[in-house]
Amino acid sequence: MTKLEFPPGFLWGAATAAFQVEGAAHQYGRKDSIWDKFARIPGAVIGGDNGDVACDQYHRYQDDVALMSDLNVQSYRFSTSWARVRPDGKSGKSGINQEGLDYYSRLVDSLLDNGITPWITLYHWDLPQALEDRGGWTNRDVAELFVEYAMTVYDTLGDRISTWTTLNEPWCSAFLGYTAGVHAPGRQDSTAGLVAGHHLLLAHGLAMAELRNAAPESNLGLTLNFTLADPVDPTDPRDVAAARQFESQHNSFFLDPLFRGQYPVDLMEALQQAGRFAPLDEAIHDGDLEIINAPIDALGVNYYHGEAVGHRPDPTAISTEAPVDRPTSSPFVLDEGMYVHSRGLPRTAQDWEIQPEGLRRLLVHLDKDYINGSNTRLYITENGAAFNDRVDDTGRVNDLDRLDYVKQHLVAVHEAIESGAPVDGYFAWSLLDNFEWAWGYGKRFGIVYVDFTTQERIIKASGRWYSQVSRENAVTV
Ligand code: IFM
Repeated sequence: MTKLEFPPGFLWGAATAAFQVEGAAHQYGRKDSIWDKFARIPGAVIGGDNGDVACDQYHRYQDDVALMSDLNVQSYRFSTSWARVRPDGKSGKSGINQEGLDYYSRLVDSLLDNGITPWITLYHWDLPQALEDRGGWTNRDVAELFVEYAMTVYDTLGDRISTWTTLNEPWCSAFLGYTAGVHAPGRQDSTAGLVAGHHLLLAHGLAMAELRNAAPESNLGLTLNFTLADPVDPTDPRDVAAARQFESQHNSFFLDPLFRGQYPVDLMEALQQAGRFAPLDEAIHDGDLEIINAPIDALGVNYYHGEAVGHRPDPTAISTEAPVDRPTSSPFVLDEGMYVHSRGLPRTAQDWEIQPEGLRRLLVHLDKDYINGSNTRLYITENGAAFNDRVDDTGRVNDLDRLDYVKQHLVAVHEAIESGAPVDGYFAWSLLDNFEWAWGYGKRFGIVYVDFTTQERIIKASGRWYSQVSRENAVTV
Protein backbone atom coordinates (compact mmCIF):
# COMPACT_ATOMS: atom_id res chain seq x y z
CA MET A 1 0.00 0.00 0.00
CA THR A 2 1.24 3.48 -0.83
CA LYS A 3 0.15 6.64 0.90
CA LEU A 4 0.02 9.58 -1.50
CA GLU A 5 0.32 12.72 0.58
CA PHE A 6 -1.08 16.01 -0.70
CA PRO A 7 0.70 19.32 -0.11
CA PRO A 8 0.13 20.90 3.31
CA GLY A 9 -2.96 23.13 3.27
CA PHE A 10 -4.58 21.28 0.34
CA LEU A 11 -8.30 22.06 0.60
CA TRP A 12 -10.81 19.19 0.83
CA GLY A 13 -14.34 20.25 0.04
CA ALA A 14 -17.77 19.20 -1.17
CA ALA A 15 -20.02 21.04 -3.59
CA THR A 16 -23.69 21.63 -4.42
CA ALA A 17 -25.69 24.31 -6.25
CA ALA A 18 -28.72 26.30 -5.13
CA PHE A 19 -31.33 24.95 -7.54
CA GLN A 20 -30.19 21.37 -7.04
CA VAL A 21 -30.49 21.30 -3.24
CA GLU A 22 -32.35 24.27 -1.76
CA GLY A 23 -36.03 23.67 -2.51
CA ALA A 24 -38.31 26.38 -1.01
CA ALA A 25 -38.67 27.37 -4.64
CA HIS A 26 -41.78 29.47 -4.23
CA GLN A 27 -41.27 30.62 -0.66
CA TYR A 28 -39.69 33.52 1.20
CA GLY A 29 -39.83 35.87 -1.74
CA ARG A 30 -38.07 33.66 -4.30
CA LYS A 31 -39.58 33.73 -7.79
CA ASP A 32 -39.19 31.53 -10.86
CA SER A 33 -35.79 30.95 -12.34
CA ILE A 34 -35.38 29.62 -15.87
CA TRP A 35 -35.10 26.12 -14.41
CA ASP A 36 -38.49 26.35 -12.65
CA LYS A 37 -40.14 27.25 -15.93
CA PHE A 38 -38.11 24.77 -18.00
CA ALA A 39 -39.03 21.90 -15.64
CA ARG A 40 -42.70 22.53 -16.44
CA ILE A 41 -42.18 21.83 -20.16
CA PRO A 42 -43.52 18.32 -20.80
CA GLY A 43 -40.62 15.97 -21.50
CA ALA A 44 -37.89 18.46 -20.57
CA VAL A 45 -36.90 16.74 -17.31
CA ILE A 46 -37.08 13.00 -16.85
CA GLY A 47 -40.07 11.98 -14.74
CA GLY A 48 -41.34 15.59 -14.69
CA ASP A 49 -39.06 16.25 -11.69
CA ASN A 50 -38.48 19.82 -10.52
CA GLY A 51 -36.64 21.84 -7.88
CA ASP A 52 -39.62 22.65 -5.66
CA VAL A 53 -38.34 20.64 -2.70
CA ALA A 54 -35.04 19.12 -3.88
CA CYS A 55 -32.99 18.28 -0.74
CA ASP A 56 -34.88 20.93 1.24
CA GLN A 57 -31.54 22.41 2.28
CA TYR A 58 -33.21 25.78 2.78
CA HIS A 59 -34.89 24.33 5.87
CA ARG A 60 -32.27 21.70 6.76
CA TYR A 61 -29.03 23.60 6.28
CA GLN A 62 -28.00 23.20 9.92
CA ASP A 63 -28.26 19.41 9.70
CA ASP A 64 -26.32 19.46 6.43
CA VAL A 65 -23.59 21.60 7.95
CA ALA A 66 -23.37 19.12 10.85
CA LEU A 67 -23.02 16.32 8.30
CA MET A 68 -20.17 18.18 6.60
CA SER A 69 -18.49 18.59 9.93
CA ASP A 70 -18.78 14.79 10.54
CA LEU A 71 -17.25 14.24 7.12
CA ASN A 72 -14.25 16.54 7.76
CA VAL A 73 -15.35 18.69 4.83
CA GLN A 74 -13.12 21.76 5.11
CA SER A 75 -14.93 23.92 2.56
CA TYR A 76 -18.50 23.98 1.26
CA ARG A 77 -18.90 25.14 -2.33
CA PHE A 78 -22.49 26.32 -2.75
CA SER A 79 -24.21 28.82 -4.99
CA THR A 80 -26.54 31.68 -4.29
CA SER A 81 -29.75 31.91 -6.28
CA TRP A 82 -30.20 35.14 -8.23
CA ALA A 83 -33.94 34.40 -8.26
CA ARG A 84 -33.94 34.38 -4.45
CA VAL A 85 -31.79 37.50 -4.00
CA ARG A 86 -33.22 39.64 -6.82
CA PRO A 87 -36.33 37.68 -7.81
CA ASP A 88 -37.46 39.99 -10.62
CA GLY A 89 -33.93 40.61 -11.84
CA LYS A 90 -34.66 44.30 -11.31
CA SER A 91 -32.04 46.93 -10.64
CA GLY A 92 -31.95 49.12 -7.51
CA LYS A 93 -32.64 48.62 -3.81
CA SER A 94 -36.31 47.80 -4.34
CA GLY A 95 -35.30 44.72 -6.35
CA ILE A 96 -33.64 43.05 -3.34
CA ASN A 97 -35.36 40.23 -1.44
CA GLN A 98 -33.91 40.63 2.06
CA GLU A 99 -35.29 37.25 3.18
CA GLY A 100 -33.17 35.57 0.52
CA LEU A 101 -30.01 37.33 1.65
CA ASP A 102 -30.81 36.48 5.28
CA TYR A 103 -30.92 32.79 4.38
CA TYR A 104 -27.42 32.88 2.90
CA SER A 105 -26.21 34.84 5.90
CA ARG A 106 -27.51 32.13 8.25
CA LEU A 107 -25.92 29.40 6.11
CA VAL A 108 -22.55 31.16 6.10
CA ASP A 109 -22.64 31.75 9.87
CA SER A 110 -23.45 28.12 10.46
CA LEU A 111 -20.53 27.02 8.25
CA LEU A 112 -18.12 29.34 10.01
CA ASP A 113 -19.36 28.24 13.44
CA ASN A 114 -18.41 24.70 12.39
CA GLY A 115 -15.00 25.66 11.06
CA ILE A 116 -16.03 25.15 7.41
CA THR A 117 -14.87 27.69 4.83
CA PRO A 118 -17.65 28.96 2.55
CA TRP A 119 -16.77 28.92 -1.17
CA ILE A 120 -19.43 30.85 -3.01
CA THR A 121 -20.53 30.65 -6.63
CA LEU A 122 -22.73 33.51 -7.78
CA TYR A 123 -24.23 31.88 -10.86
CA HIS A 124 -24.92 28.18 -11.23
CA TRP A 125 -27.48 28.31 -14.08
CA ASP A 126 -30.60 29.68 -12.36
CA LEU A 127 -31.26 33.00 -14.09
CA PRO A 128 -34.44 34.79 -12.89
CA GLN A 129 -37.14 33.98 -15.45
CA ALA A 130 -38.00 37.69 -15.55
CA LEU A 131 -34.58 38.29 -17.15
CA GLU A 132 -35.03 35.47 -19.65
CA ASP A 133 -38.26 37.21 -20.64
CA ARG A 134 -36.02 40.15 -21.60
CA GLY A 135 -33.78 37.97 -23.77
CA GLY A 136 -31.76 36.24 -21.06
CA TRP A 137 -28.05 35.88 -21.72
CA THR A 138 -28.49 37.02 -25.31
CA ASN A 139 -29.26 40.49 -23.90
CA ARG A 140 -26.10 42.44 -23.00
CA ASP A 141 -27.96 44.24 -20.17
CA VAL A 142 -28.06 40.96 -18.25
CA ALA A 143 -24.26 41.11 -17.87
CA GLU A 144 -24.60 44.52 -16.18
CA LEU A 145 -27.45 43.28 -14.00
CA PHE A 146 -25.32 40.33 -12.94
CA VAL A 147 -22.77 42.74 -11.49
CA GLU A 148 -25.44 44.45 -9.41
CA TYR A 149 -26.69 41.08 -8.15
CA ALA A 150 -23.11 39.97 -7.39
CA MET A 151 -22.42 43.12 -5.39
CA THR A 152 -25.71 42.77 -3.52
CA VAL A 153 -24.52 39.37 -2.33
CA TYR A 154 -21.06 40.77 -1.64
CA ASP A 155 -22.47 43.62 0.47
CA THR A 156 -24.13 41.08 2.73
CA LEU A 157 -21.54 38.29 2.87
CA GLY A 158 -18.29 40.01 1.97
CA ASP A 159 -17.31 40.41 5.62
CA ARG A 160 -17.30 36.60 6.03
CA ILE A 161 -16.37 35.10 2.66
CA SER A 162 -13.02 35.34 0.96
CA THR A 163 -13.48 33.11 -2.11
CA TRP A 164 -15.81 34.36 -4.85
CA THR A 165 -16.57 32.43 -8.01
CA THR A 166 -18.56 34.35 -10.59
CA LEU A 167 -19.85 31.58 -12.87
CA ASN A 168 -20.15 27.84 -12.88
CA GLU A 169 -19.72 26.14 -16.28
CA PRO A 170 -20.74 28.91 -18.69
CA TRP A 171 -20.39 26.37 -21.54
CA CYS A 172 -23.49 24.62 -20.19
CA SER A 173 -25.41 27.87 -19.62
CA ALA A 174 -24.68 29.06 -23.15
CA PHE A 175 -24.54 25.98 -25.34
CA LEU A 176 -26.75 23.47 -23.55
CA GLY A 177 -29.24 26.24 -22.72
CA TYR A 178 -29.34 28.38 -25.88
CA THR A 179 -28.00 26.09 -28.64
CA ALA A 180 -28.93 22.50 -27.78
CA GLY A 181 -32.03 23.28 -25.73
CA VAL A 182 -31.43 20.39 -23.32
CA HIS A 183 -31.01 22.82 -20.43
CA ALA A 184 -33.00 25.90 -19.44
CA PRO A 185 -34.11 28.09 -21.06
CA GLY A 186 -34.40 25.40 -23.76
CA ARG A 187 -33.64 27.56 -26.77
CA GLN A 188 -32.28 25.93 -29.92
CA ASP A 189 -30.47 28.60 -31.85
CA SER A 190 -26.85 27.94 -32.70
CA THR A 191 -25.66 31.53 -32.77
CA ALA A 192 -27.63 32.46 -29.62
CA GLY A 193 -25.28 30.13 -27.73
CA LEU A 194 -22.25 32.09 -28.96
CA VAL A 195 -23.77 35.43 -27.97
CA ALA A 196 -24.88 34.08 -24.58
CA GLY A 197 -21.35 32.71 -24.06
CA HIS A 198 -19.82 36.14 -24.74
CA HIS A 199 -22.24 37.90 -22.40
CA LEU A 200 -21.52 35.34 -19.67
CA LEU A 201 -17.79 36.02 -20.02
CA LEU A 202 -18.47 39.74 -19.96
CA ALA A 203 -20.60 39.35 -16.82
CA HIS A 204 -17.69 37.49 -15.23
CA GLY A 205 -15.18 40.19 -16.21
CA LEU A 206 -17.36 43.09 -15.07
CA ALA A 207 -18.10 41.42 -11.73
CA MET A 208 -14.41 40.55 -11.26
CA ALA A 209 -13.48 44.21 -11.58
CA GLU A 210 -16.03 45.26 -8.94
CA LEU A 211 -15.11 42.44 -6.58
CA ARG A 212 -11.39 43.12 -7.01
CA ASN A 213 -11.99 46.73 -6.18
CA ALA A 214 -14.10 45.91 -3.11
CA ALA A 215 -11.98 43.03 -1.84
CA PRO A 216 -8.47 43.12 -3.31
CA GLU A 217 -7.26 40.34 -1.00
CA SER A 218 -10.02 37.89 -1.94
CA ASN A 219 -9.58 34.71 -3.93
CA LEU A 220 -11.49 35.48 -7.16
CA GLY A 221 -12.23 33.44 -10.24
CA LEU A 222 -14.65 31.21 -12.10
CA THR A 223 -15.26 27.55 -12.80
CA LEU A 224 -15.25 25.94 -16.25
CA ASN A 225 -16.23 22.43 -17.26
CA PHE A 226 -13.55 20.80 -19.33
CA THR A 227 -13.27 17.98 -21.74
CA LEU A 228 -10.14 16.45 -23.21
CA ALA A 229 -10.68 15.48 -26.83
CA ASP A 230 -8.40 12.78 -28.22
CA PRO A 231 -8.41 11.97 -31.93
CA VAL A 232 -9.71 8.45 -32.55
CA ASP A 233 -6.75 7.87 -34.86
CA PRO A 234 -3.91 10.25 -33.99
CA THR A 235 -2.27 9.52 -37.34
CA ASP A 236 -5.34 10.63 -39.31
CA PRO A 237 -5.27 14.43 -39.79
CA ARG A 238 -9.08 14.47 -40.19
CA ASP A 239 -9.52 12.96 -36.72
CA VAL A 240 -6.89 15.32 -35.31
CA ALA A 241 -8.78 18.29 -36.79
CA ALA A 242 -12.11 17.00 -35.45
CA ALA A 243 -10.70 16.62 -31.94
CA ARG A 244 -9.18 20.10 -32.08
CA GLN A 245 -12.49 21.55 -33.24
CA PHE A 246 -14.27 19.82 -30.35
CA GLU A 247 -11.88 21.25 -27.76
CA SER A 248 -11.99 24.70 -29.36
CA GLN A 249 -15.75 24.91 -29.04
CA HIS A 250 -15.74 23.44 -25.55
CA ASN A 251 -12.66 24.64 -23.68
CA SER A 252 -10.88 27.32 -25.70
CA PHE A 253 -14.00 29.39 -26.38
CA PHE A 254 -13.78 30.32 -22.67
CA LEU A 255 -10.11 29.81 -21.82
CA ASP A 256 -8.66 31.92 -24.64
CA PRO A 257 -10.55 35.16 -23.90
CA LEU A 258 -9.92 34.69 -20.16
CA PHE A 259 -6.18 33.99 -20.40
CA ARG A 260 -5.17 35.35 -23.82
CA GLY A 261 -7.64 38.17 -24.40
CA GLN A 262 -8.95 36.76 -27.69
CA TYR A 263 -11.33 34.12 -28.99
CA PRO A 264 -9.61 31.11 -30.61
CA VAL A 265 -8.52 32.19 -34.08
CA ASP A 266 -9.21 28.81 -35.75
CA LEU A 267 -12.73 28.75 -34.36
CA MET A 268 -13.48 32.32 -35.45
CA GLU A 269 -12.27 31.51 -38.96
CA ALA A 270 -14.38 28.37 -39.08
CA LEU A 271 -17.43 30.33 -37.90
CA GLN A 272 -16.79 32.93 -40.58
CA GLN A 273 -16.54 30.27 -43.27
CA ALA A 274 -19.80 28.73 -42.06
CA GLY A 275 -21.52 32.14 -42.14
CA ARG A 276 -22.14 32.04 -38.37
CA PHE A 277 -19.76 34.68 -37.10
CA ALA A 278 -21.80 37.89 -37.46
CA PRO A 279 -23.96 37.63 -34.26
CA LEU A 280 -20.88 37.01 -32.08
CA ASP A 281 -18.91 39.72 -33.87
CA GLU A 282 -21.72 42.21 -33.18
CA ALA A 283 -21.91 41.17 -29.53
CA ILE A 284 -18.20 41.87 -28.95
CA HIS A 285 -17.80 45.58 -28.20
CA ASP A 286 -14.52 47.47 -28.01
CA GLY A 287 -12.88 46.84 -24.64
CA ASP A 288 -14.85 43.67 -23.80
CA LEU A 289 -11.89 41.36 -24.21
CA GLU A 290 -9.69 43.48 -21.93
CA ILE A 291 -12.40 43.26 -19.26
CA ILE A 292 -12.66 39.48 -19.66
CA ASN A 293 -8.89 39.03 -19.71
CA ALA A 294 -8.30 40.42 -16.19
CA PRO A 295 -6.18 38.05 -14.04
CA ILE A 296 -7.99 35.53 -11.87
CA ASP A 297 -6.70 33.94 -8.66
CA ALA A 298 -8.57 30.65 -8.90
CA LEU A 299 -9.59 28.63 -11.94
CA GLY A 300 -12.18 26.03 -10.95
CA VAL A 301 -11.80 22.82 -12.93
CA ASN A 302 -14.85 20.59 -13.30
CA TYR A 303 -13.87 17.29 -14.83
CA TYR A 304 -15.96 14.18 -15.37
CA HIS A 305 -14.61 12.62 -18.57
CA GLY A 306 -12.97 13.31 -21.92
CA GLU A 307 -13.95 12.19 -25.42
CA ALA A 308 -12.49 10.26 -28.33
CA VAL A 309 -13.43 12.30 -31.39
CA GLY A 310 -13.34 11.24 -35.02
CA HIS A 311 -14.36 12.68 -38.37
CA ARG A 312 -16.71 9.77 -39.06
CA PRO A 313 -19.63 8.50 -36.94
CA ASP A 314 -19.10 5.55 -34.61
CA PRO A 315 -22.01 3.14 -34.98
CA THR A 316 -21.41 1.83 -31.44
CA ALA A 317 -21.33 5.24 -29.74
CA ILE A 318 -23.71 5.82 -26.85
CA SER A 319 -25.33 9.22 -26.45
CA THR A 320 -24.53 10.78 -23.10
CA GLU A 321 -27.12 13.54 -23.46
CA ALA A 322 -30.10 13.24 -21.11
CA PRO A 323 -32.68 11.07 -22.93
CA VAL A 324 -35.32 13.78 -22.77
CA ASP A 325 -38.65 13.37 -24.45
CA ARG A 326 -38.50 16.39 -26.80
CA PRO A 327 -36.46 17.35 -29.84
CA THR A 328 -33.05 18.82 -29.07
CA SER A 329 -30.08 20.01 -31.14
CA SER A 330 -26.33 19.61 -30.92
CA PRO A 331 -24.64 21.94 -28.42
CA PHE A 332 -21.93 22.56 -31.03
CA VAL A 333 -22.41 25.45 -33.40
CA LEU A 334 -20.15 23.65 -35.87
CA ASP A 335 -20.80 19.94 -35.60
CA GLU A 336 -20.18 18.64 -39.08
CA GLY A 337 -17.47 15.97 -39.31
CA MET A 338 -17.09 15.75 -35.53
CA TYR A 339 -18.27 12.56 -33.80
CA VAL A 340 -17.78 11.13 -30.33
CA HIS A 341 -16.62 7.50 -30.30
CA SER A 342 -16.77 4.82 -27.62
CA ARG A 343 -13.45 3.65 -26.26
CA GLY A 344 -14.74 0.64 -24.40
CA LEU A 345 -13.91 2.24 -21.05
CA PRO A 346 -16.02 1.49 -17.96
CA ARG A 347 -18.99 3.85 -17.64
CA THR A 348 -21.03 5.50 -14.91
CA ALA A 349 -24.81 5.21 -14.57
CA GLN A 350 -25.06 8.24 -16.86
CA ASP A 351 -23.02 6.43 -19.51
CA TRP A 352 -20.11 8.80 -19.02
CA GLU A 353 -16.76 7.14 -19.62
CA ILE A 354 -14.47 6.76 -16.60
CA GLN A 355 -11.16 8.23 -17.69
CA PRO A 356 -9.13 9.41 -14.68
CA GLU A 357 -5.82 9.77 -16.55
CA GLY A 358 -7.53 12.50 -18.60
CA LEU A 359 -7.64 14.65 -15.46
CA ARG A 360 -3.87 14.49 -15.05
CA ARG A 361 -3.31 15.47 -18.68
CA LEU A 362 -5.89 18.25 -18.46
CA LEU A 363 -4.29 19.81 -15.36
CA VAL A 364 -0.82 19.67 -16.88
CA HIS A 365 -2.15 21.23 -20.12
CA LEU A 366 -3.91 24.05 -18.24
CA ASP A 367 -0.74 24.76 -16.31
CA LYS A 368 1.54 24.72 -19.33
CA ASP A 369 -0.65 26.42 -21.92
CA TYR A 370 -2.70 28.89 -19.88
CA ILE A 371 -1.47 29.47 -16.32
CA ASN A 372 2.04 29.65 -17.65
CA GLY A 373 3.81 30.93 -14.56
CA SER A 374 1.08 33.41 -13.59
CA ASN A 375 -0.44 33.50 -10.09
CA THR A 376 -3.62 31.61 -10.96
CA ARG A 377 -4.15 28.50 -8.86
CA LEU A 378 -6.22 25.48 -9.90
CA TYR A 379 -8.94 23.84 -7.82
CA ILE A 380 -10.92 20.77 -8.82
CA THR A 381 -14.30 22.32 -8.04
CA GLU A 382 -16.27 19.27 -9.23
CA ASN A 383 -15.51 15.64 -9.83
CA GLY A 384 -17.66 12.63 -9.09
CA ALA A 385 -20.00 10.10 -10.64
CA ALA A 386 -23.58 8.85 -10.76
CA PHE A 387 -24.06 5.20 -9.86
CA ASN A 388 -27.17 3.20 -9.06
CA ASP A 389 -26.89 3.31 -5.27
CA ARG A 390 -29.01 1.06 -3.09
CA VAL A 391 -29.69 1.14 0.61
CA ASP A 392 -28.93 -2.39 1.82
CA ASP A 393 -30.73 -4.42 4.48
CA THR A 394 -28.52 -2.94 7.18
CA GLY A 395 -29.38 0.61 6.10
CA ARG A 396 -25.99 1.25 4.50
CA VAL A 397 -25.04 2.45 1.02
CA ASN A 398 -21.94 0.59 -0.02
CA ASP A 399 -21.00 2.61 -3.11
CA LEU A 400 -17.59 1.09 -3.79
CA ASP A 401 -17.83 2.07 -7.46
CA ARG A 402 -17.96 5.78 -6.52
CA LEU A 403 -15.22 5.36 -3.93
CA ASP A 404 -13.01 3.81 -6.57
CA TYR A 405 -13.88 6.55 -9.10
CA VAL A 406 -12.89 9.32 -6.67
CA LYS A 407 -9.75 7.46 -5.59
CA GLN A 408 -8.55 7.05 -9.18
CA HIS A 409 -9.17 10.73 -9.90
CA LEU A 410 -7.31 11.78 -6.75
CA VAL A 411 -4.35 9.71 -7.87
CA ALA A 412 -4.48 11.64 -11.17
CA VAL A 413 -4.58 14.96 -9.27
CA HIS A 414 -1.61 13.85 -7.18
CA GLU A 415 0.35 12.97 -10.33
CA ALA A 416 -0.46 16.35 -11.86
CA ILE A 417 0.78 18.12 -8.73
CA GLU A 418 3.99 16.09 -8.88
CA SER A 419 4.40 17.28 -12.47
CA GLY A 420 4.18 20.86 -11.26
CA ALA A 421 0.48 21.75 -11.79
CA PRO A 422 -0.58 24.31 -9.15
CA VAL A 423 -3.60 22.44 -7.75
CA ASP A 424 -4.69 23.60 -4.29
CA GLY A 425 -7.93 21.77 -3.59
CA TYR A 426 -10.55 19.18 -4.53
CA PHE A 427 -14.34 19.35 -4.10
CA ALA A 428 -16.39 16.19 -4.37
CA TRP A 429 -19.47 16.52 -6.53
CA SER A 430 -21.63 16.22 -4.72
CA LEU A 431 -22.19 16.49 -1.00
CA LEU A 432 -25.74 15.18 -1.48
CA ASP A 433 -27.73 13.28 -4.08
CA ASN A 434 -29.72 16.06 -5.74
CA PHE A 435 -31.64 17.38 -8.76
CA GLU A 436 -29.46 16.34 -11.69
CA TRP A 437 -30.98 18.84 -14.13
CA ALA A 438 -32.65 17.23 -17.17
CA TRP A 439 -31.98 13.81 -15.62
CA GLY A 440 -34.13 14.62 -12.57
CA TYR A 441 -33.51 12.84 -9.27
CA GLY A 442 -32.66 9.46 -10.82
CA LYS A 443 -28.93 10.08 -11.13
CA ARG A 444 -27.26 10.11 -7.73
CA PHE A 445 -23.88 11.84 -7.36
CA GLY A 446 -23.77 12.32 -3.58
CA ILE A 447 -21.24 11.06 -1.08
CA VAL A 448 -24.35 11.28 1.12
CA TYR A 449 -27.52 9.45 0.09
CA VAL A 450 -30.82 11.34 0.20
CA ASP A 451 -34.19 9.62 0.51
CA PHE A 452 -36.28 12.13 -1.43
CA THR A 453 -39.51 10.99 0.28
CA THR A 454 -38.38 11.38 3.89
CA GLN A 455 -35.34 13.64 3.34
CA GLU A 456 -33.30 11.21 5.44
CA ARG A 457 -29.54 11.46 4.78
CA ILE A 458 -27.23 8.40 4.91
CA ILE A 459 -23.47 8.82 4.63
CA LYS A 460 -22.31 6.46 1.88
CA ALA A 461 -19.15 4.33 2.04
CA SER A 462 -17.52 6.87 -0.30
CA GLY A 463 -18.37 9.65 2.15
CA ARG A 464 -16.76 7.82 5.09
CA TRP A 465 -13.69 7.11 3.01
CA TYR A 466 -13.51 10.73 1.79
CA SER A 467 -13.65 11.92 5.38
CA GLN A 468 -10.53 9.89 6.13
CA VAL A 469 -8.77 11.23 3.05
CA SER A 470 -9.47 14.77 4.23
CA ARG A 471 -8.32 14.00 7.78
CA GLU A 472 -5.07 12.41 6.60
CA ASN A 473 -4.53 14.77 3.66
CA ALA A 474 -3.57 11.62 1.78
CA VAL A 475 -4.93 8.82 -0.38
CA THR A 476 -3.83 5.26 0.24
CA VAL A 477 -3.68 3.10 -2.89
O1 IFM B 1 -24.83 18.29 -11.40
C1 IFM B 1 -23.94 18.90 -12.27
C2 IFM B 1 -23.51 20.26 -11.76
O2 IFM B 1 -24.58 21.09 -11.51
C3 IFM B 1 -22.64 20.94 -12.78
N1 IFM B 1 -21.55 20.09 -13.19
C4 IFM B 1 -21.86 18.73 -13.56
C5 IFM B 1 -22.70 18.07 -12.48
C6 IFM B 1 -23.02 16.62 -12.89
O3 IFM B 1 -23.70 16.59 -14.08
